[in-house]
Amino acid sequence: MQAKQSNPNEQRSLVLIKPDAIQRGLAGEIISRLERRGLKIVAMKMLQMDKTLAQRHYAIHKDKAFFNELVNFITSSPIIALVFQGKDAVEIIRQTMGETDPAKALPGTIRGDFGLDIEHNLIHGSDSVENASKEINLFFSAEEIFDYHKDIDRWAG
Ligand code: IDP
Ligand code: MG
Repeated sequence: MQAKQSNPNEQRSLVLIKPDAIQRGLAGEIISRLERRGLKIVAMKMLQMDKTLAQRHYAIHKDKAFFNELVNFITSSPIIALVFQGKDAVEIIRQTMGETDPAKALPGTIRGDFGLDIEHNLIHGSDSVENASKEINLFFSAEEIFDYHKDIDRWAG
């Protein structure tokens, strides 16, 4: 269940800091970039995904050739899961991440600056408001998502 959100453009999106980002010490850098875009962290936890959760999260890719590889990779080390909230959060996060393939991602994006290859691309971000809601429910209970105001939001009116 989503808590009340005052702005109609206010969205929530699921972000995963993937195993390669944790292994390379880039978690803080990635979270910081999203925070500095004005998005608010409303939930965060470290966890090791098991195969069942990975298969559910990536169910849309179950017929792809890379599916098993992807499940093995995402379960290979702990990850950090977050929910970010803000105006147009889904699109803003996708833009800040960059293209799936780091070779095609623009410099200045997370994947364009740090990504190694199409599998080891550091970050997951929901691709639509509808999928965001489903993905958030896979990782977080309603009690784990916080509804609070930042003073800067008041200053911005
Ligand atoms: P996205 O993460 O940019 O939304 P998707 O197409 O949804 O990209 O793919 C999900 C994840 O699957 C990618 O982030 C990447 O880790 C992995 N992936 C996508 N395409 C390939 C591939 O061709 N080989 C290996 N892994 C892939
Ligand atoms: Mg995707």
